Amino acid sequence: MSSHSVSATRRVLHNAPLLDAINGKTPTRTPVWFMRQAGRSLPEYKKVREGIGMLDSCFMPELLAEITLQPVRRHDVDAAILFSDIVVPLRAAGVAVEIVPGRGPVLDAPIRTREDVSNLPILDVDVPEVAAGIGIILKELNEQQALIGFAGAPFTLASYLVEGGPSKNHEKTKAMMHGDPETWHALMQRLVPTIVNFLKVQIDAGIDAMQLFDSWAGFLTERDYTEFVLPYSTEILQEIEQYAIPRIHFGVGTGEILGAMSRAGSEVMGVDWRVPLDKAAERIAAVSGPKVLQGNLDPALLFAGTDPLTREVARIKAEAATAIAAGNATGHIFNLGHGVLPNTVAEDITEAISIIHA
Ligand code: 1CP
Repeated sequence: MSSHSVSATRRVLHNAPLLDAINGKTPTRTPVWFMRQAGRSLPEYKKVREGIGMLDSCFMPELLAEITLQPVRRHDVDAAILFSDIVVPLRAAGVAVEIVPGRGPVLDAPIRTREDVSNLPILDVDVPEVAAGIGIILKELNEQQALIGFAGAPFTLASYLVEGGPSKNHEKTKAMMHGDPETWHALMQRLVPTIVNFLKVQIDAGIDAMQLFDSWAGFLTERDYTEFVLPYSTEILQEIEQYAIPRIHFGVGTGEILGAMSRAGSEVMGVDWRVPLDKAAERIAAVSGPKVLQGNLDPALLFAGTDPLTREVARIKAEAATAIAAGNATGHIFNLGHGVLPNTVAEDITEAISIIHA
């Protein structure tokens, strides 16, 4: 693994609501950003991406910076999320992976055997295009706006590698986990340095916080999560601890495993929309003590109109307040329970953000 030093040029943010919420201060307003806030919902995104492949765009500094900033300009969110993808570090390491429009990441050669695992390249170099893009973004953000970097967690990345593409049931992945646990553990162990290195590249370039996306971890039982996944996500978050930037950990449908996931060691736990935040906080606090909550508006509510949206936002804020008052959480970052849905109207996102800020 290559070594990186902490960026000497890290910005010092003043009254940034997202960081204040994480650090136990009272934010000037409820911090909010939306997963998948960049991308398909924005006409200006479709325009700049025209004729350029998704993964290619992630390696073009000016373009990735522009796409990252588009939702910040349009919606007045409190954080930018780096425009990238969970398979970018794999591509940077030399893995033959493409993002097929309307489908997602697809691999030329899925990883199925111990030999495949041994031949999987490890990312041990800088990713200068991503670092340069982050440099451009940071010049454009003001002191209240945080830049969140991210990486896919080893389980979610492994699912794409083993299945060869997006999967509904993750059956090949679970088959390896249970049928050939040695190969499974070897694969997870092999992904750790690539993920850590990709996060360090972003930290070195100056990101203000990071999110580990274990999007599909909710497909696992708590027992399997704990045995086959938790040690590796823990290792990654531990490696990042020395850089003292906030760590957010998120997965979809993880109500049953929130306690187990909280053991991996993030400051913030992302919660999907299926679990009320006060219940989520109880599950987290019972295992790891109180943490900051992030979430958890159902992305479908962006289609429901102003009144239902306003009611749901109020409910979620009240549940977060209940969790904090009960000592089960130390703060709240507003977000969706998963990413912005493909057909969401950009103006409806702006309206939701202003309702959340009100
Ligand atoms: O604003 C943002 O959040 C955009 C940046 C971003 C992020 C955080 C993209 C761009 N991808 C991701 C992470 C990502 N990629 C995750 C974790 C977050 C989540 O759960 O949504 C996952 C699971 C992926 C894998 C992926 N990449 C999918 C899902 C496929 C499946 O299994 O169902 C898809 C469709 C992509 C392509 C992709 N990544 C990003 C965009 C804008 C797109 C669509 C681009 C296109 O179709 O051309």
